[in-house]
Amino acid sequence: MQNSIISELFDQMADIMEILGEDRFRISTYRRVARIISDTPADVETVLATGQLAKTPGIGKSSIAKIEEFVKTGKMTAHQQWLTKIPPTLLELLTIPGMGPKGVKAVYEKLKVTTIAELKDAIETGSLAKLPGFGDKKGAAITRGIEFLEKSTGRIRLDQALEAAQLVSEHLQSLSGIERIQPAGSLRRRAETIGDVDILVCGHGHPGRARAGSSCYLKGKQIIEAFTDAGFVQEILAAGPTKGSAIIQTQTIPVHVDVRVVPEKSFGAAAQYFTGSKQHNVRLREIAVKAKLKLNEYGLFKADRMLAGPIEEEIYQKLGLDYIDPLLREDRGEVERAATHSLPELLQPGDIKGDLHVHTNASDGNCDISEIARAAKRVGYKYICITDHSRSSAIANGLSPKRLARQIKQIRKLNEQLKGITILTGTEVDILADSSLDFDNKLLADLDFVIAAIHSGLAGSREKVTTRTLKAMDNPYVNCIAHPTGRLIGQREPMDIDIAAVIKHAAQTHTALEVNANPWRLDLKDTHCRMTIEAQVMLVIGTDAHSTAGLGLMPFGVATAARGWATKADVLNTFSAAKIKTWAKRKRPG
Ligand code: DGT
Ligand code: CA
Ligand code: CA
Repeated sequence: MQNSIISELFDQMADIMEILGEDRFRISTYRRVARIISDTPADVETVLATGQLAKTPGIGKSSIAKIEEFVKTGKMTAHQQWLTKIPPTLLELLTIPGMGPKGVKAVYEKLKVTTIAELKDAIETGSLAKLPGFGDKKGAAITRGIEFLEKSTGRIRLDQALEAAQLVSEHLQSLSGIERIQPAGSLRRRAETIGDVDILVCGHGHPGRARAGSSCYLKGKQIIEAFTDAGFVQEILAAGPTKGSAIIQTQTIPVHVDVRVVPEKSFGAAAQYFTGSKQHNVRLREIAVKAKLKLNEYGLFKADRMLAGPIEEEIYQKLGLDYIDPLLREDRGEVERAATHSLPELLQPGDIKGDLHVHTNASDGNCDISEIARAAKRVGYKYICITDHSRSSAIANGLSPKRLARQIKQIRKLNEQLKGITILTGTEVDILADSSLDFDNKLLADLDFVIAAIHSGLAGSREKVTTRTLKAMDNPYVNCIAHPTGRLIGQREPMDIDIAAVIKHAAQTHTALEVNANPWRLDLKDTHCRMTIEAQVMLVIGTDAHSTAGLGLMPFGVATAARGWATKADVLNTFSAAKIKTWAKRKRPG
């Protein structure tokens, strides 16, 4: 899959063009190509070969030529040419949250700043503050951005960690003699960011049982070597008889992966131990010690007798606890609840009946309503709600009231034709700077489900962004606030929003809050989900899909909600379409 690399090259060209002040139209064309490529589920090479890519609206002849060149030669001349037009370190400046291409252009042209260190200097000496548009507030935001960047280096997104785990797992799976492969650590817990990827492996049999040297018996050392010898390994950090650590190259970034070989008789104990979290393990060990038992990665022991080891569930059972789902293992009260047999029955991916946050090519998505509806049906959904952007999101080609009215009619007609899936009418309406909404109530009243979101002024004061959100919830037609904090993991900090006030007001106004399933967002985050559920506010898990492939992001959102202890009853889109409509109407007048 070269899609993400090609997509990144186009995005980077657009960045450079923006820094150089090139034609806006051309820039947005490149961004669009980047988006289409990264959203394409099939390998670019395949869709290129079938001619399908050339037929995709938004991809012109010259883009096709660039993609073709990359697929054939692994190079893109145009990209290399653009790179020579700026100091390469400028691209580093772009990774600072709060610094867009326009900001980079300004500091580069006016202050000759090309590196993060020089930018820090410019802030300290006050020269940045003298630039138009870079007052104290902006300077402080950039300083925070730099701190954020320095703090977050090294931790990666969940989707990136999953990709690395899949690469390694598939490679190990292809060896003969591998019995089990189990991702562990923060990845298995589905934490929002991942430090390193931990993978446990067990070969067939173990010393003393299988005949050493027989074809189906792999020694730990051989398994580790098979890992560190793999083509994707960039740098070996450590390689021993049972553990290997390496930096591997995924499509987009290098990832640190630890592989541990574990004997079968300890596999459950090792899975428990290496899944963590550390704090959760500490609590289990306390319980073991109180019961005069010993717990470690090899098993649970009474003196020298093993009480549990091969099976993870038995570790919990023998400690007098109900089994605790990895998603809950953060020492946030789960151990106490397991002891009193009162853990929540967690939300499962199969509980989700539909997606309430989906874009089409009417705004910035890349397929039409019936395509995405049919894809939703294939996923097994009963309904999907079309929530394109509203007109002030101009870059996203937001809908005018007229276009939305037309879309509503179109959906009603489609619903008569399509079998087995209901399309709900909706919008992702902008919450404007003055807290009003981008559509009037008369139009919103025509929709089945309305989500509202802030897309501009995210750096505003706590009071400002909180008030905007609360006022939006006061509107009787707003059913859900999408991505309530607006963060982009590793790229943009959350808004300085009073989340407790938002949740309280959601309860008072019968408004749901979204868990955006996109691994860049995961917003609300786990702990916020927990607060929301405790306040008896409904969650909505939406993928924010811009393509049919985007529908596949749902499990990230489900895991995040479950990490916040969500059950099926806490999530609106586990309901039927009819029940959702009734739920939405309860807030409306009359
Ligand atoms: P990460 O990689 O920072 O996202 O977080 P984890 O949770 O994957 O942490 P990692 O990779 O350092 O270790 C994997 C698991 O191994 C961790 O969740 C719990 C277990 N573990 C590691 N070190 C210790 C330790 O010193 N004590 C205990 N009880 N468990 C540990
Ligand atoms: Ca880890
Ligand atoms: Ca690790």
